[in-house]
Amino acid sequence: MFKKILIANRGEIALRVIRTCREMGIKTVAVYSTVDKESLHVKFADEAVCIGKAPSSESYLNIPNIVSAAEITNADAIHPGYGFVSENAEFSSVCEEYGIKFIGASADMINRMGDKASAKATMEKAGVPTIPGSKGLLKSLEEGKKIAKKIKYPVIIKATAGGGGRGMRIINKEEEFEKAWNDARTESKAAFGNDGMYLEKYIEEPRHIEIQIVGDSRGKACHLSERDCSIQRRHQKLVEETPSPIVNDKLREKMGKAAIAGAEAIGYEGAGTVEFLVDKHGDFYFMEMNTRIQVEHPITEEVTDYDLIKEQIKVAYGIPVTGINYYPNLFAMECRINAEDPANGFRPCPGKITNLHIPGGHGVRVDSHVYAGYTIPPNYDSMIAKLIVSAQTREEVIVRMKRALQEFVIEGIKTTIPFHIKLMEDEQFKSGKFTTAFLESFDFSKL
Ligand code: MV4
Repeated sequence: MFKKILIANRGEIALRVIRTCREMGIKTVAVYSTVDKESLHVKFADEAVCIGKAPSSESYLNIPNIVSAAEITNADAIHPGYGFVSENAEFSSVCEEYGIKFIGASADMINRMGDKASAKATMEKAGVPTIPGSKGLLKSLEEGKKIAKKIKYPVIIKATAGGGGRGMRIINKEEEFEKAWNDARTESKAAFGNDGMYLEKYIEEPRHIEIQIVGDSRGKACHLSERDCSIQRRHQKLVEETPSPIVNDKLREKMGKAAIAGAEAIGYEGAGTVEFLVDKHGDFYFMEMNTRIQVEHPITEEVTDYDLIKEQIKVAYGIPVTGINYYPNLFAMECRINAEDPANGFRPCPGKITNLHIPGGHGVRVDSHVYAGYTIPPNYDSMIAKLIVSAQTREEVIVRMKRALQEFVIEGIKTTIPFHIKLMEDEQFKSGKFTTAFLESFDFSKL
């Protein structure tokens, strides 16, 4: 097994990886920016190396500095967590060049799935259902209008280099096409240096459902059921749950099989997520594939009793996956606790945590790097904790989540806790009947 892993990340995910390494008897190296000197990941790791100044571009995204830290500490592998260099093809290939195992996707896989139009074509070829639209990239405005007329409005145009909601435009009628086309291309060119666009039928008010998969170096993949991520605000997930209230055994079987077919078709190695849109008829369509561990992975861990970080490390070392597909009979939910003011447009609220009490009790897990007296720097993501709850039924999960949220004390800064409490009391949320549009009409005042 690997002897020493460097964790190219910070915050809760750095701690999460260190914890599994410790249980596996693997030594750890933390890297940190100057503002993160007092962070828990630095204290928890066996060794720590400063890799630069506070801005991510100078530290957590600085490839030469991270690779140098691995070289001087003799780390044999690097775990990138999520965000930062986790889906950076250049970083993945530089690691390979230096003989350091990147615990993530190969550069080729990152490039293939990072280009959304070609990822879609690859999945379609593997027999995964995709949304009707253009065959690959649109060659012209006229071609776009022609396809839209054929498949009927509304349609959506998406940047092939985009993802997570950036560089897309919904078009309701032909008169809107030209402006949307020009705006989306200008935006994509500026954001990604690539203005390639593809077109799809627009699926109104879908659910966002993703399948967790793990593939090994022999080309075998298995799935660990789904996560429902429909509770989002401006493409930021706030709550995730498993199983999805709208997924029955038959749909789970079909989506699981499709995700495995897609993963095996590309010889996917490691943990990955296949994202789907599910429409009101229960038909599902491939949307994107994420080639990293995701923020919401713990809910899958809670219902399957599977350590996904351990699985990533094992397959990266060349150990085969078990090959079992899981159909859990437990329920789990995650609330993302962000240092943001939900009553004020979720404006970030960095600062010092003056008092902290972490909830506990049966079925409660908190993945967090914060402590009383910790100062949240303004330079990074505002997520400060993940509250993960599990129970026998969805109803019990919601009751337990509300209880744990009420126990949670974070003083000195504003957090998303009041929003989550209100959500746990919301009748529509409790009914399980909602779509990705749910939060657009949610009343965030009086929190
Ligand atoms: C769509 C869609 C409807 N129809 N594609 C948003 C993020 C990016 N990955 C793709 N997204 C969407 N693609 C078609 N053909 C609706 C969305 C979408 C969405 C998807 C998942 C969760 C929240 C969302 C919020 C707005 C739009």
